[in-house]
Amino acid sequence: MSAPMPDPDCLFCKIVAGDIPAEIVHATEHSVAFRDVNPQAPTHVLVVPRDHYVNAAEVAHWAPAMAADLITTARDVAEKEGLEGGYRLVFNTGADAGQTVFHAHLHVLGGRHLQWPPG
Ligand code: D5M
Repeated sequence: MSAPMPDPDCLFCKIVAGDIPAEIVHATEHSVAFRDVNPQAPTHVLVVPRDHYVNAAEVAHWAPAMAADLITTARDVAEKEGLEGGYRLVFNTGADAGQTVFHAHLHVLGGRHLQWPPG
């Protein structure tokens, strides 16, 4: 596992830096939460670390406190969005899982009944 390297071309780094617009719903010292541009549920928010890591496993390996921050931030987003009935947290990891943006991000999905298993 290689050490994290900043990526000047990374879309989510640009959103974190404010260079690309996004609808930010929550932020902490370590993470930023913004609405997914292609929502799959009434609430679909992405929680991303401010620092560049390619996936969740790299976050957990290099910055375990950051991994915890992503999950507690997701909980705070769910509370703000009124998802009392439940919500789903997803880290797509790798192309076979559907990961398309290689800056770690935690999907927060809710606001409707979610099917299981996912497709
Ligand atoms: O999820 C990547 C997610 O990122 C996907 O659901 C679309 C979303 N996305 C892509 N570009 C943007 C911008 N500019 N703003 C907000 N959301 C965006 P993955 O798990 O990698 O498939």
